Amino acid sequence: MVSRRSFIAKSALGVAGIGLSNNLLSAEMSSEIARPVVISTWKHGVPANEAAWEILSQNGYSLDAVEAGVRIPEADPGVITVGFGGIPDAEGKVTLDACIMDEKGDAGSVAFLQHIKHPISVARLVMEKTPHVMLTGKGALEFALENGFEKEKLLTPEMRKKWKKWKKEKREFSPKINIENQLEENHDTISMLAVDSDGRLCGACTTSGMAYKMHGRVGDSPIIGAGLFVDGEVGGAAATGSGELVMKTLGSFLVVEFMRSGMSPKKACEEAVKRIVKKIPGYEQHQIGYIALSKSGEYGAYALQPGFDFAVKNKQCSELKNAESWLKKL
Ligand code: SD4
Repeated sequence: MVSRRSFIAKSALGVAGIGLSNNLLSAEMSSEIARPVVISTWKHGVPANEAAWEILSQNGYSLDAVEAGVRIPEADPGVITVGFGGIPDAEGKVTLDACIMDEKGDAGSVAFLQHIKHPISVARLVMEKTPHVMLTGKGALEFALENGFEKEKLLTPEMRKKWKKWKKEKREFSPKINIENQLEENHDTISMLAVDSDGRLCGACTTSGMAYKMHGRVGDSPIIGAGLFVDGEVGGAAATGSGELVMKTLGSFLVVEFMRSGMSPKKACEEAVKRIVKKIPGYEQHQIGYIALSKSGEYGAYALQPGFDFAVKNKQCSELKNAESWLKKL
């Protein structure tokens, strides 16, 4: 139990960091008003947030909310970026990465998982049923099957056609900036963060990864600290975009550490993007988007390139917002 005094003290610290107000009472009230909140990446975050909200609005657990939320795009073949119907790798195989993390710091992850429609739920089971954090490939598949998941065909006829065309044209692997927004080949991860009415903050991240990636390639999305990180006492962060850049800077962990030092969620995301700009040559060829959520319910996002959308839902709003970016529109 958090005592009233320590709650107010924590709120005061949070408020000092985000620079909103130094009034202790209003800090306490604003926390109560702001929660629950769910935030997720891209346009497919809107229906995902709705599913999460069904749980959050009934005072449910944010871990259940983020899992239920990201299962929506995982099951939707219209979202060709996540789960069933995802764009395959260079060998025509749909290989999935996902992770989940709770407010206590527990985490579960699967990488290079094939044939399972809901990798996020397998990741949750890894967290809850094993002494490990991450299972990959064949081992992850066997674990899923042992736990009642069904083996399914994830490559849809449409995606098979697309892959055949790509192969015929012998196109090189090349990440496209904001490909997520192009109807033709919309491609990206759903990352979701939620804080429930009890202040429990959890996150989930799931993807089919970069289109036509090398067989065996694993991105940032299942890597705790890269694609997702949660510290239940501070906040959470999650990423989308070119995973290699996020991995090299341990982006989500970095965002949470910036928040710990007092930055607002948006400023923390901006600083993590600036780290990529500073450290990684050729960053201009990539898109990176970060979302972040504090324990008190303050949220923010920032991207490397223009065009990154994120979805937010709380009691006051249900919106798709456009994030500010480091590189500006021409
Ligand atoms: C990855 N960040 O696998 C993920 C998703 C992605 O364009 O491909 N984004 O790198």
